[in-house]
Amino acid sequence: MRCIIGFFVVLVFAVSHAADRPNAVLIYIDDLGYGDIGPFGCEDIPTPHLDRLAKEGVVCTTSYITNPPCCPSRCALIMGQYGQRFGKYGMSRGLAIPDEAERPTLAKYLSGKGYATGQVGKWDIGTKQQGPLQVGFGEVARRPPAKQYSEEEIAAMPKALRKTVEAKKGVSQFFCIDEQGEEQWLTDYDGDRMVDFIERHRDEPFFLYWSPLAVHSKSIEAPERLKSRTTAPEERRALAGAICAVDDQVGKLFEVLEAHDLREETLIIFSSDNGANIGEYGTSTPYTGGKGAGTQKEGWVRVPTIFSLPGQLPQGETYAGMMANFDFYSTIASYTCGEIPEHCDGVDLFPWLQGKKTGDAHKNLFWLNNEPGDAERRHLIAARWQDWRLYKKYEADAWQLFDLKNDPTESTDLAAEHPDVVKKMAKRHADWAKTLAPLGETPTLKKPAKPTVPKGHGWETASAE
Ligand SMILES: [Ca+2]
Repeated sequence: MRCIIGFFVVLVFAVSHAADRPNAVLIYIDDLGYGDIGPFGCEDIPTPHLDRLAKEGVVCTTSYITNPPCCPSRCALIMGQYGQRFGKYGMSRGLAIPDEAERPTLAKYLSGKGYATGQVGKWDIGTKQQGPLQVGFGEVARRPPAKQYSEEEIAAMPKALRKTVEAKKGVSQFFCIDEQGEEQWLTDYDGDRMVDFIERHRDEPFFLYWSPLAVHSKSIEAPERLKSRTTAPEERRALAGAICAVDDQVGKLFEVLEAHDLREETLIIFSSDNGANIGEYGTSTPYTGGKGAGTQKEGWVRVPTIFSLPGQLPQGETYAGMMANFDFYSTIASYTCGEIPEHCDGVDLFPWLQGKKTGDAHKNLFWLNNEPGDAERRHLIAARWQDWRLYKKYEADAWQLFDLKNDPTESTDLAAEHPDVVKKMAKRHADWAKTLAPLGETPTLKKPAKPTVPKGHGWETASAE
C-alpha cells in the first residue's frame, strides 16, 4: 500500500512539476527585416508557420534591439541589459560579457534553476573563450562541416553564384554535410537539432535558444525549391527563399511540441537580432533603413517580434507598445521561475501582452553607439518616447526629431518646431548615459585551442568540458 501511495505522490509531483516549470524557446533570426514576414505585412514571401504563430500569439509591432548589430544585440539579449552596462558601445566584437554570480546570463540563470538549456546556430557573444557552454548553456549543437562544391558544380553555376562560391574557395556558406554524409541546407539542419533537443528534454523543463545564421548575407545559394515558393522580384528571391526555410523550422517546432503535448507550456519568442539587410533587398516597410547604408533610420533597430503561448497569452492580438530585446530575458525568467534577477533592464512583458497593462512597457528607450573603433556608419545616438524619435549621428551634431506615427520614413525633421520635446528627450538620454559603464576594452586574446562553437555533429555538453 505504501508503495502505491508513493507512486501516486511521485505522479502528482511530476504533473505539477511540469505545469510549474514551463519551457521557453527563443528564436533569434539574423538580419530579418521588419517587413519581411507575413504577420508584418509581407506579401511576396509565404510564411504560413509564422502566420500561425501570430494567429496563436501576440504580434509586437514596436519591438527594438538597443544594441545593433549581430554581436552587441546578442550580448544584450543574453545579459538582459543594455550592452553599455558592461561597456559595449558598438560592435566591440570579442569584448567579454560579465561573468559574475549576481549578473548571470539567461542561460546560466535557467541552468541554475534546473533547466535543460541548449543552443543551436550562430553564437557571436563575448570573447573567443566565452562559448555557449562557458556562459551557462548545458548543451550546444556542434557546427556541422560545410559542403565543399566540386569543380563541376562550380562550373555549372550562374555567374554571380560562381563568383561568391569561388571567393570562398568552393566552401559553401549555407549547405552543410549531415551525419549521413548528405548535403543539407543549414537552416533545415538547425531545425532538426531543435527537434532533437526537445525530444530528449521533453520530460524536464527546458530552454532552447535557436539563433540561426539565416538570413544573414549571402543568401545567394538558396536553392530553387525554396525560391520558387515566393513571388519575390528577382533581386530578393534568394533572401525570400532563405526566409521560407526559417518558416519551415517554425513548422517543425509546432510539430514536436504538439507531438508531446507541450504547446501550452512552452513560451515561443520569435525575433531578429537587427533590421533588414538592404544589400540583400530586405525591407523595413513601413519604415526605412536597415543594415548597410540605412543604419541611421528606424528600420535598423525595429524588428519583427512575436510571442506565443496559447492559454496564457492572447491569440491573434497586436501589442503596439515599446519594448526591447532585453525584455526577453526578464519575461522568460518571470514566466519560468517567477522572478527577475536584479541586474535586468527588462520587464516581464506578460501584463502588457495580456492587456492587463496598457501603453509602453518602456516609456523611453535609448541608443548610444559612439565607440571610436566601430564603423562610422554605425555611430548612433538616439531615443524613443511616445511617437517621437530623437536622433543624431555624432555628439557634436544637432538633434533631429521625427514623428514616427505620421512620418514613418523620417522625412521631416521637426526639431525646430518642438524644442521642448528635444530638450526633454535629450535630458533623459543624458541622464541614462550617466548610469552606464565606461567603454570596455576589447582584449586581444589568443585563438583558443577549441573553437567557441565545437565542430562536428551531435551535441557537446557542459559536463564534458
Ligand atoms: Ca545581424
